[in-house]
Amino acid sequence: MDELERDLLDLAAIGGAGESGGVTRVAWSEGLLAAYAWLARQGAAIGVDPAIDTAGNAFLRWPAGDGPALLIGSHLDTVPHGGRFDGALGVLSGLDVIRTLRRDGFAPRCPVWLTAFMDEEGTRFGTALFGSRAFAGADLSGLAERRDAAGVTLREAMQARGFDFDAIPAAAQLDRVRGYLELHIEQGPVLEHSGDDVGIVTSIVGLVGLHVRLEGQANHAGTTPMTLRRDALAGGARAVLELRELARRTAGVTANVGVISVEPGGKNVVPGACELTVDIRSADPGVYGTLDATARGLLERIAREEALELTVSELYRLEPVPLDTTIIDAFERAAELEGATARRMPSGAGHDAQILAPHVPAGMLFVPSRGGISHNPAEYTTPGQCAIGSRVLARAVTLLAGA
Ligand code: HGY
Ligand code: MN
Ligand code: MN
Repeated sequence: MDELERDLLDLAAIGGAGESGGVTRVAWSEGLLAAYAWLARQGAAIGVDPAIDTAGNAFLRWPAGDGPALLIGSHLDTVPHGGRFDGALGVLSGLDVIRTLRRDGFAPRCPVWLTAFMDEEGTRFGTALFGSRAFAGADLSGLAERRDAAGVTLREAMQARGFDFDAIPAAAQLDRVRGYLELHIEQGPVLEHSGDDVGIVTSIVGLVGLHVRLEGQANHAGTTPMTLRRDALAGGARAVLELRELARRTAGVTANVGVISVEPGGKNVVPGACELTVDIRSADPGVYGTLDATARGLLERIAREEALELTVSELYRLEPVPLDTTIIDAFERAAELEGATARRMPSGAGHDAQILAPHVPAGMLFVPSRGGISHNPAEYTTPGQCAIGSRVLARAVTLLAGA
């Protein structure tokens, strides 16, 4: 077993490997912080100092050369019952690259940093890409009172781990970085079908996340005539299906309702309120620009037709971004030098790279996902495929940070 494969297995055992066989490490959880501690130990073992910034981003910093650092990164948080590769592979292949290059005596002309950004997934608070946004200097002050399912605010969750919400701005360090590289599993079927070893990402999809509340009236399930009900779940169900139709009609658009809840939740009670999340995406800047208004218009019409009160709040909004052509070329050259076949492709998943890309040259490398499955315990990339990705990443680092 190679070191990267061993690291992937060791890490997957930390923080909530559950009965499903999946991994659950949400933002600010004990499990995620335990994963950080594990990463710090790996860093110390190869002589690279660990650190965690005020936004909960974990770093290993190789203090070589001078000037701004070349940053390699991804995330160690997960979706609920996620796989062991999403995010983790990017961080661990970065670790593998630093370990290998140091062992080989490579002397970078600039510092090389590795990061695990806090809360890429937004699982717990709907605060996706939190750590990279803080690193890029975004104003996150409006997120303090976001609550998780247990009613804990983000401020409280940070405090419980020894972090101060008001200190987040000190994590803005993008001026210390010259470029960003992220290896990630594809999370789709393209590479498996094409048979290519790696994908070189040309652009990242734009996302809009909404939280929706529909309020009707809780009432008796047997005595309230069907025509007189204000059934909030019926409105929610229509929203699910009409969003699906909207996405099916518009090329390149995806729409997903991934969380739904009903109040009061009685078998013989007409649902009085329904809350749901909407995630809607397009890589096309023109189409992306219309998504929010289209989704809200659709929800308003359904609420009107079902006699429901509607409240919509924005969870996240991330523009589609092109990735840096110099890094795309470097990845292509690196793949060639490593004897790996490569294809250029867009990313339909959101990534920390899209937060950094408007500010510094950023690039992403994909490796295949078995069956195109991700956000699922069945997520899998073979050790050989991971190793090729890691080698191409290492080679790209030598091209971009070499003398
Ligand atoms: O939701 C996403 O696209 C990513 O996996 N965070
Ligand atoms: Mn993910
Ligand atoms: Mn990811």
